[in-house]
Amino acid sequence: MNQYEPAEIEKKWQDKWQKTKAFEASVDFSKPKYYALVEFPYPSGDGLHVGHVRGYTAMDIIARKRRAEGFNVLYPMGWDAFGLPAENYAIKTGTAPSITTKENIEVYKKQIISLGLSFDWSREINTTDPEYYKWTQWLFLQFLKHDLAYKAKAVINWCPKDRIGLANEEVVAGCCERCGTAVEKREKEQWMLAITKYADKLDKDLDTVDYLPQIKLQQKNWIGKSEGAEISFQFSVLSFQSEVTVFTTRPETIFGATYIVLAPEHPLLNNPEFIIENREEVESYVRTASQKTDLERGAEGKEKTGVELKGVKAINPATKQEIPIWIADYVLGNYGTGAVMAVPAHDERDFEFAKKFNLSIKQVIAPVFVDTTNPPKQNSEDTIRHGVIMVVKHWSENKYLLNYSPKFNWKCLFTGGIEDGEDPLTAAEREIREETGYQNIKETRYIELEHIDKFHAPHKGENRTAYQKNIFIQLKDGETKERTPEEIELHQLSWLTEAEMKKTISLPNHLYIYETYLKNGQAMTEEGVCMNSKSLDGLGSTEAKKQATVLVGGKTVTRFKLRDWVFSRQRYWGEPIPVIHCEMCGIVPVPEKDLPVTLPIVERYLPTDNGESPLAEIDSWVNVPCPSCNEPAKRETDVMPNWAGSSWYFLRYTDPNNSESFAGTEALKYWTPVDWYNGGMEHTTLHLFYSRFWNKFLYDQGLVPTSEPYAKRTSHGLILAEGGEKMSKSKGNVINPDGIVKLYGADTLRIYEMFMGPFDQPVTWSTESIIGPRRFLDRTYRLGQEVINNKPEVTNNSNSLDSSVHKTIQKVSEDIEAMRFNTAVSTLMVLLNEFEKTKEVSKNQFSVFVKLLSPFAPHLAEELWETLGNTGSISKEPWPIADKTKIQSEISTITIQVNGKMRAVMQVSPEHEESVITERARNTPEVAKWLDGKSIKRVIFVKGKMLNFVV
Ligand code: ANZ
Ligand code: ZN
Repeated sequence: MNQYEPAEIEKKWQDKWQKTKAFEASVDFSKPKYYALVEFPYPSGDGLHVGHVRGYTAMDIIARKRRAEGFNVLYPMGWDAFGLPAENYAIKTGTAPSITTKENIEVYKKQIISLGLSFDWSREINTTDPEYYKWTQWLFLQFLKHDLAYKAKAVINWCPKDRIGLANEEVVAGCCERCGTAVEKREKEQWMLAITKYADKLDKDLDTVDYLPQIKLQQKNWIGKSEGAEISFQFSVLSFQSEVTVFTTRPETIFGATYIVLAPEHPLLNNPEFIIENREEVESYVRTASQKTDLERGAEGKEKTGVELKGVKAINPATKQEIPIWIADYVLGNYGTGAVMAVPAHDERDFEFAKKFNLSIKQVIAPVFVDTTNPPKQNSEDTIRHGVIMVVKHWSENKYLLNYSPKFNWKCLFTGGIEDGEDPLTAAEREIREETGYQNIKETRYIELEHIDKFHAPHKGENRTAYQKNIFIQLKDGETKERTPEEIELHQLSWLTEAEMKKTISLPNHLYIYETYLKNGQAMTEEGVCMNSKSLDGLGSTEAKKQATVLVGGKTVTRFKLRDWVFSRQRYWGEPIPVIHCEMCGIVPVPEKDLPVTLPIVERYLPTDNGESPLAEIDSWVNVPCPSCNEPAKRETDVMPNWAGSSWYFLRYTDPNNSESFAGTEALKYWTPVDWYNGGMEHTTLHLFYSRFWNKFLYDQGLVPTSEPYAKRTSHGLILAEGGEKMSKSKGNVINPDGIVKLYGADTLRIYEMFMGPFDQPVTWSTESIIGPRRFLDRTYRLGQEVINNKPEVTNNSNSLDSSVHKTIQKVSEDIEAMRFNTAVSTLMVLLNEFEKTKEVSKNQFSVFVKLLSPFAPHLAEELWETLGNTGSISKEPWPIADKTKIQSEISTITIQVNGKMRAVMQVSPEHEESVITERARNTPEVAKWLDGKSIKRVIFVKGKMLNFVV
């Protein structure tokens, strides 16, 4: 063969790999193991997608490298085959989902094999195989046994089109994730899994795993852990002996709670004894609120609505003052206690609400600004001052007075101290007259917010804590009085526009005040120091939390946003939930010996009109004797959600044919946890989260050896269609990998997908660019033919080529570990260029190149390996190791300049530090004579190129 023919080569090696079982994990548990995992696909009718190829190829590279490093590698593949598309297709065509699934799997498998992915096919699993779902059902029964599976009436998200209940995660912006129809709320008996019991562990244990930071963050947000307090407020109506409990994360703001807000769903509103004067108005508001989704209600910046409950007040347990009670839909019924104490000074939503309905705003936390140029010193006396800071506005123009103080180089507002007994507003006016000379004032008022400045006053040698009141002053006219020369020197004045002020003010606290003024006040949501809070005054907000909770008899609690997992679907194509309902015995688990409960054949796949599973219509299947009392009983007809099978599939791969248990103890002990799991970002709060929960539960039952299933998790970016849109069937812009494999070869497709861009970023497909990787492989093949014909004596063993080879080993190895596949490929391309230029590549050097290429383009690598005269498979060869001494021996020549003129050249090694090189350069005679007697102002160093002394 004189030309690279991927079609031939690829088929040849795929057959060989299959025949020799090249990638089967061995059951020899004495070797070090490596478990590499990718998400198994749902075999849809569309076939494999180039997006699958990206993730699978990446882990294939890792798996192949690990084998070469001597690990016993498990890199398995299977089918996550329960799910809606097959069922919807069955509804349309009458073809059983089991049949379409089987056909689709065949297509997928052929496609995956054609890509040269090194999966261990002896461990293939299929979640719809009764031998597999027998264990999914068995595992469900373990949850049931430990009270973690229960049936409850739940308000579920209901898709009227798919006629299916959706988990919260399957609702995107109020619509069904699958079909886009607006989701409705329905109440229905559902099976639930108590994932909330594991909320804390799922949160904390993220610290023990190596996941990408954004994956951890998404999971943390999903769990939504908040530490706070529950505080009770009594009502002021004596006839009604009750109280309302709020959940707050900021108990230290209790003195600033100026009203209470109940969610429209709050149970108190349904209590007939709770007398409200305006019940009708309240009920009408509740009805409107019930039609909105939580997302709409909670959205930031949304216009606030609400109704005050008339005829009743609550008593703030800290201030003992009566405060109004409102209902408003920004408080959600299913979070916390469904009631909040509103602290408008420190919570944005409360602030907006209070502004709109004219409720009182009371500041109880002061933000603290620490002067960074003169920070407080340890061991200096602390003194307390009270001061004012003023925003001064022009009498007729929309301009503000800027105070430039040359002495401190401050561009700021005006400030001054309050004298004993003086009113702050009076103090502000006095200071302005003195400092600016302007005399006539139209308006003086507070800017709603106080703060604390902390700094060191050097002339007094003391630390100051200044309580600052912020005040707005508008002048009446331009009349001025002569200022003293000191005042003129201290305060240079200029009138600036809003935008100029914002750009010019150089003190952060002053800028904060100015911006607060522009916004007409804002909530201060940050930490700070308590004020207006009696015994809490002066405490930092964090330290005050506990004390405040105790003060008002509250209790410390932890809350989670996470909800229990709705685990049943009223559909057909899923694992039947293995329980039997008996009138006498209640819910009875199907005995282990009767598992699996297999899916019966049905005539129609549509859910029944009242939303039950189509299984409910098959009397012969539904009616069974109770396993416990033998009286007539009925099977559960709900099936599991499509997330069930994937919640434990990684365990089954370790021992896929075990008929005694879901996986043998020995195999689990050896193989788990998964060492590296790569998959889609879209599964972070779904599959990845659910499977961590299952694994943790099984760990607690002693059924698996580790608490966390995956030691490391990474995600790849999406592949977008040309033009940057998402690929979708409806847009007709989906790229089928088969066409690419046919035209260019699988190795080209693999290299292309790895080369496209950074692995964790979205990349845009470009069929035009595939030719680049193809040419790279063509040239590699050609060079291979030349190298074979090289006579041994003409081979080049020069240091520089050897050094390039070892540098490439180092770089490619590191890049693979960091998933920088694109730069790994380009490094190989650079080495190929160099090989082609020298024309004298040794077989040895070329072999190393082929080994490095082999995880990326495995077929071509095998072929070249064979042409080089080797007999075994390259996949069995050890991974090359970089010889550091060869890399470091590389010496570069740099020019030494003085004021930009070249004065000498110098040989340096890459490991030499800049300081070492500088020292040597200045002592070189040709350079030293130009530096003699001059002072060096600056040294400019460009690594590997030049060093320039500026004198
Ligand atoms: C008083 C307060 C003062 C609050 C303050 C915040 C700032 P996270 O952190 O997300 O858990 N809240 C409590 N229950 C709520 C509900 N059912 N619907 C809407 N909001 C609710 O949020 C906890 C905070 O959100 C709580 O702390 C409460 O407002 C509000 F300066 O209480 B806070
Ligand atoms: Zn019974």
